[in-house]
Amino acid sequence: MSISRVLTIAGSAAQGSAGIQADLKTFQELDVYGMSAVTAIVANNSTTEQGIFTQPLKAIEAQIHASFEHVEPQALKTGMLFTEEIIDRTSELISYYGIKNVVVDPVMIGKMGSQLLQDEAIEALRKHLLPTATIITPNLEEAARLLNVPTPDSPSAMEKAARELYGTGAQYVLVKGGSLKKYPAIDILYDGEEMVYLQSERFPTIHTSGAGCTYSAAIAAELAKGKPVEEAVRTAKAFVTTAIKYALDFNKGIGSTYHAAYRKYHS
Ligand code: PXL
Repeated sequence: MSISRVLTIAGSAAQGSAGIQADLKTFQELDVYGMSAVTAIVANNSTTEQGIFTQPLKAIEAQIHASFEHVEPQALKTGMLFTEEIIDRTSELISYYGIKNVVVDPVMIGKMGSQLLQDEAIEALRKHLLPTATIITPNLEEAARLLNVPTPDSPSAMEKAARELYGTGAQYVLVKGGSLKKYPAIDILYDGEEMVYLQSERFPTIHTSGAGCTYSAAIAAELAKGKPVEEAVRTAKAFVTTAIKYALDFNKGIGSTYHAAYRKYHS
């Protein structure tokens, strides 16, 4: 038998909630075959000084080639890419393989405060990676930094950001309003013509580490299955909302979204 196949090109989050760990858990829950190319190892902890270990470019390329040559994904997502050279090489390989479904999560800062993209790499992200994307999934801060504008603080400001980000060349823009605390969890999906509002209840939890990774991974999983973009985003929104509703608390600060929650509790 055969199932749909997805590749994540992202960082390893040693604590398990975000990055490729979140992606692979999400892929498994949505019944797609998950593969990974690790760009960096993020191991922030209080014992060692340096918590980000970027992988050599050759190692990253080799993993991407292995995924395409041995299996061939039908969708891929990018998460933490960290440097300009990783962004540029990833963009080139996406074009080289001509893969149709590309989800770009323009990860910049982790929930625990880690810097996951170097400041000088933003331009390469905007110019080289975003134009390869089927869909980009910025949160409000990422949207602001990509556009060099103040952080959107209302749904109408989110619409404006979505319109401007569409100009970067992505086919769809999903602006995520999770941090707009006065509102329900509103995300706006824009395809150059229509603004589609996706709204869910806001759950009062701090344990949302991995939410963005999980959301974009779920979109990639559904696209790999051949689902249209809007339907993929709706399923992914339900998946991440349930993962936040039943989030995991380890009694050590910010806990994790719960990747099995959709399977166990969503009806
Ligand atoms: O949540 C964003 C994120 C993405 N990728 C990696 C991370 C984090 C947050 O910690 O560690 C590797």
